[in-house]
Amino acid sequence: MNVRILKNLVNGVWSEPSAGERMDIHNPSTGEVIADAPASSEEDVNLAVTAARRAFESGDWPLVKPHERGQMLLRVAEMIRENKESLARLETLDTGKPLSQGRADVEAAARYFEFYGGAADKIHGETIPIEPGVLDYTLREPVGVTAHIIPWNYPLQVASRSCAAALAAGNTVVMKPAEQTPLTAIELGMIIQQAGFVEGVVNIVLGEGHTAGAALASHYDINHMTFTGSVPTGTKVMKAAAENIVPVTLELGGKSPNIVFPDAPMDDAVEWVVKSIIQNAGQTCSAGSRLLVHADCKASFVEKVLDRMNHLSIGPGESDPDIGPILSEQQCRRIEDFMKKVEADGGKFLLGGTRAQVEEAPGGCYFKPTIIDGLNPESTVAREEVFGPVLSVFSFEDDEEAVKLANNTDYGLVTGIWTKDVSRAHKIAGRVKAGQIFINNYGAGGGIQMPFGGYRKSGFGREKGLEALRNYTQLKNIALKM
Ligand code: TXE
Repeated sequence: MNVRILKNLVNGVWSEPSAGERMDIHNPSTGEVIADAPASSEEDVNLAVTAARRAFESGDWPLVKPHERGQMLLRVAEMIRENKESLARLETLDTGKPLSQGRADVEAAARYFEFYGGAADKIHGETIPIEPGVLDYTLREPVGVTAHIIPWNYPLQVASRSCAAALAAGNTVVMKPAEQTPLTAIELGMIIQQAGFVEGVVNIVLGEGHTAGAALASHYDINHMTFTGSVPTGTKVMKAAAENIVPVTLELGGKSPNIVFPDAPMDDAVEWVVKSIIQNAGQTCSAGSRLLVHADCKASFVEKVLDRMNHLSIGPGESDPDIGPILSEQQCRRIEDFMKKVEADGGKFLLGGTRAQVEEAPGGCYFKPTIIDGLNPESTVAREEVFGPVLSVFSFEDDEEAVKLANNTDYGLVTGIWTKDVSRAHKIAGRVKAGQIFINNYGAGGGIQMPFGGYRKSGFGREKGLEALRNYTQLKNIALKM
């Protein structure tokens, strides 16, 4: 296996980390080392922020005509599509995700650059009536240097989602990809360079969370911090940013339910209940990790879900199975620790619950698709994010109980509601504490146009859609006495 040697992108130059420290990057499917990446220090983060600051203050990016900024983002989208297959294979190599999911991620990345490229010249303020002789208007200005800490589960998608929005609004970027999955961020950096961006507009610093990540989050000269990851790390990032009065957008995962009524479109419901928990081996912030099913249809519905989950293929991402590997030994142990609590939490396994052995890839960590029934709704496994292909089943008797169960976690990211009774669906949608509700579908095909973000511990601020541009702009009010 060819080991790639990666570098940081700072001020338009591919650079070695200043302290010379490096780290191994593994293929989760096999455990093999696939790359050697900088383990950057605070000094490297300082250099990147300085470069982004210079590019911003010089006007190299914010003063480019908005439609020309948009055209450059559209060029990035085009180049992502031109390299679709190689990017998808790289994403699969780095994350272990099934190849078809890698391809979907690349298309989503292109869509983000396309969507925000189109929006770049439509970010405008308004006029406000005050009194005759006074002209009052607002300007929506870029915030400045934006920092982006990216997770390992959707590296290219999440990097594209926030960076494209920030760039469209005229900001400059410093990105720190997750230490486990830097490959496609580096490719994105190369595409951005080839598309002709001026040096310093986009900077990429590879490194670990507690060093490079912490240095970026606590940097006094950033103007916005976008973070996607865990609640404990999100808390640290928010505290660090607070020291410098830097606004944050946090996307912190969830424990999202699918609520199924007896009059649901059953085939679709079964398909999406399964898809939403096995996608990326359950390592998805919006995974449908809880099934809340009406008592009248519980037995038959769970049987269908079980039948589907019992016939899924598990294997290396490259072979495009239904379920790929878990990112790392550490993440796999985390899932196992949850599984050890299941019995004490009142649950029993209807399926799975242990690692899967994959003969052709003994070096990877794989987890069997798992269904748990009977958990005490107040227990840890019922309420915490497991981040594996693990579905917990609960039943309810009426709408009241369904809503109570749906809201019975600290998270609030996504909810799926499955019923043909539209009034009931809308009533429940109004009462569920979650940032995105899907009725008779789950995800609406990825919908990059839809605002996405959480209630409660799932975070705050919204990514995706035009709404995300609020993160990356600030409003200036100007009043003129004529
Ligand atoms: O996350 P971390 P981990 C959840 C999921 C998973 C758990 C642990 O439940 O099992 O988190 O994963 C950077 N200052 N999600 O430990 O630590 C880190 O380098 C600044 C949900 O990998 O949150 C990486 O780039 N940055 C999730 C990013 O934070 C720091 C996606 C995420 O890592 C830092 C991933 C620090 N002190 C995990 N420490 C989702 N919402 O989709 C780490 N980082």
